[in-house]
This record gives sequence, structure tokens and C-alpha cells, in this order.
Amino acid sequence: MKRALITGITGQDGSYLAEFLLEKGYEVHGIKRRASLFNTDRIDHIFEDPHAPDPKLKLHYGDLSDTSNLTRLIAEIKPDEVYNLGAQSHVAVSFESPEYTADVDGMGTLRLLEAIRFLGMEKTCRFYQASTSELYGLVQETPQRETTPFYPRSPYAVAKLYSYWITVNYRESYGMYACNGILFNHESPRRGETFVTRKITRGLANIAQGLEPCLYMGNIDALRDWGHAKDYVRMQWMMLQQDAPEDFVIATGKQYSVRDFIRWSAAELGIELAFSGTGVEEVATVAAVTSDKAPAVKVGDVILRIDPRYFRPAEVETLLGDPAKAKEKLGWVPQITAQEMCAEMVEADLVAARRARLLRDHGYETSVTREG
Ligand code: NDP
Ligand code: GDR
Repeated sequence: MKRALITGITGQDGSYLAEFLLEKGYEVHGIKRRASLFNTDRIDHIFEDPHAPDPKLKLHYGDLSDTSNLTRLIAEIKPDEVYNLGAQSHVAVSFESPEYTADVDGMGTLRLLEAIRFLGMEKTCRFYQASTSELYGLVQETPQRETTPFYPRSPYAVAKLYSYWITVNYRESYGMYACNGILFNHESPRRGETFVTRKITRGLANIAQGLEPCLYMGNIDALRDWGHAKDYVRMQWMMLQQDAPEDFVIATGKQYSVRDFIRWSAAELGIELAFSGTGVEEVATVAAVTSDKAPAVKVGDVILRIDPRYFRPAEVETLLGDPAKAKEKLGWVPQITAQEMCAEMVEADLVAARRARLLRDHGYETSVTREG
């Protein structure tokens, strides 16, 4: 039985990857952070009682900023595969906390690689680094592929650039099986609530149910290549099963705007939107309501406005990946389209919004609006 260690197991990708590896028969170890509230929502459905005999999912307290903790865990667990998914993963937040982001997203990777080497496991333990399309930032070539030059545009991306190269360096210096998946944006109903897709699907579902009046957005003309997290974690595993380690771009090869994603989400709720105004004055008004999923919305309501606080000091305007290498060498093709994913996310957020509304209608407190 293979043993995997996942940093970031409580995150979107970590939760799907843990499910995937358990199905493959792995013993899965995950690092979770100590928090004052429970933070295992995304993996509670696969949680195993640690008192049960021989659990296949084991959680350990830890943090990517803590060298001794990481080294001890790797020494104890002796993983065959380490998936480094843990990160301060929000680009906008990285401008607020640049040093912390550098420490966790940059140095954290070095700490893991160095622990593996220091423990003499560099020939037995394979390493996956969660690299990102944000490395391309101010794009130098379209579509972006493995050979496209990087131009990071945020403290997050600069920290991830360090991680990308230190992973390559340990591969070349010590013969480690270490590789980068350069993943373009991928989403799901488990996406964090402050990333743009989830903010839209959750916000519009709440508006549809009368729980929030209006959604405030930043740069809605940004273009992204969106895939489904389930498709992308499969590829993370595939990258560690080859004869030789290589880096791969993982993307769909299709690009849409944030505005497109807003329109699709609204349409899933039976809401037709009309955009008017320009720049920070732009608004979206309800032009028609064609289903009973949005009982709280009326024609003429303004349900989306622009708020400059959601613009970043340096924007990444456009990203489009070329997944040809992944297709040719690994036979990987994404199964779920961006529109299908959007429909799944809206459906899940509508269920949550209806539940919240039911509670509110029966006099119970529900808190749905959060800064995003
Ligand atoms: P999430 O933000 O959903 O999850 C991040 C995970 O990292 C969480 O488990 C979080 O813990 C954990 N974490 C944060 N800080 C630390 C720390 N100091 N020490 C240990 N763990 C920490 O991200 P995703 O699942 O979406 O992404 C997974 C990885 O892939 C990240 O590295 C991200 O940067 C990268 N990536 C993501 C893409 C995407 O589109 N989703 C695209 C390309 C790369 P907690 O739950 O306690 O907050
Ligand atoms: P990104 O994802 O920055 O690409 O990083 P995010 O969903 O946050 O933004 C995508 C685009 O939407 C624009 N945008 C907004 N974004 C947010 N969060 N909130 C808003 O209100 C808003 N309005 C417009 C953004 O400016 C941006 O252009 C994600 C993360 O998962 C990273 O960890 C990962 O590395 C990259 O994807 C690939």
C-alpha cells in the first residue's frame, strides 16, 4: 500500500485529491492547521475515527512555516509521495500579507524538499508542487505552455516562482522525482468563497433567495481558463506515476471572462442581466426572470456593482493554457466544461441559500454575507 502526504488537505484540491487517493487504495496523511474553529468541512465526509482500527486517512497538526514539524512528520510517515498543495492561495490577499505569503508559498516548499533530502528519502519519495498559471502573469505568449517565459504579478506569484524553481533545482541537483503541475484556475462547489467563481455563484444564489441585495465585484473583464478541480487532481497523481519527472501545464485551452461567468450563473437561476455604465460605474440590472429559483428578484433590480476595493495593485488580465503536452504524454483531457461546472456550483449554492432562507423564515439567525 502506498502512503501519500498532502499539505493543504483541508483545501479544495486537497479534499478531492484525498478522496481520489483513498479510492486508489492509498494510506493518506494530511497536514491540517490548528484553528480556533473546526476547519475540516471539506473532508468531514471521508474522516475516519482515529480510534478505529487501521484508519486509511490520518490527519496531523502542522504548518508550512514550521521546519521541525514538517521534518518530524515526513520522518514518521515516510511517504512514497508528497503533494504540496498547502498555500496562502489568494492572490489579492498576498498584497496584504506579502511576507507571510512568501514564507508559506515559497519557503514552505523548500522546507519540505530539504526535509526529504535531509532524511535520505530523495530517491524514495516523489514530490508534487502546486505551481500556477499566475507565474505567467503579464503574459509573454498566448496560449501559455511549459516553455512560455514567466512574469509574475503578485507576491503570491513571486513566491510560487521560487517554489517552481526550487522544485526543478532539487530534481536536477539530487535526482529527486520532483515535478511542477502548472495549473490554470480550477473550481468546484468546494472552491473558497472569496475566489471569483464561488463569490459569484454563492452571491447570486443568495440574492435569488433574498438573503443579500447586491454583489460587489472587481475587474469583470479579466479572462481566465477555468477547469474543474476533480479533473485537475487526477492529473496531479498521474504526474507522479511516470518513469521520469516532468513539469506539465494543466488547462482546458478555453478562455472566458468573469462577466461570462456572471451571465452563466445568473442564467442558471433564470435571471437575465443587462450591463450598463462603464468602469467603476458599471452595474448589472435584472432584465427578465424566467424561473422560480429566484423568487426575491424583480425586473429592474440592480444586483451587481463594481467596487474598486476588489481591483488588485497589478492585475493579471488574461490567461489561456495549452494542455497539449499533458494530452500527448499522459493522455489527460478534462471531462467537465466550464459551463457544466458553473451549473454544478450554482446548484450547490442554491441548496445552501434555500436552507439559509428556510432557517431565517423560521426565526433562526443565519449569517450569509461575508467580505469576499
Ligand atoms: P485552498 O486555498 O482551497 O487550500 C489551501 C490549503 O492550504 C488549505 O488546506 C489551507 O489550510 C492550507 N494552508 C494555508 N496556509 C497554510 C500553512 N501556513 N501551512 C499549512 N497549510 C496551509 O487552495 P486550492 O485547493 O484551490 O489550491 C491548492 C494549491 O494549488 C495551492 O497551493 C494553490 O496556490 C495552488 N493552485 C490553485 C489553483 C486553483 O485554481 N485552485 C490553480 C493553481 C495553483 P486551511 O484550510 O486551514 O486554510
Ligand atoms: P486568481 O483567482 O486570482 O486567478 O487566482 P480569483 O478567482 O481570485 O480571480 C480571478 C479573476 O477574477 C477577477 N475578479 C475578482 N476576483 C475576486 N477574488 N473577487 C472579486 O470580487 C473579483 N472581481 C473580479 C480577479 O481580478 C482575477 O482577474 C486563483 C487562485 O486559486 C490561485 O491560488 C491560483 O494560483 C490561480 O487561480 C491560478
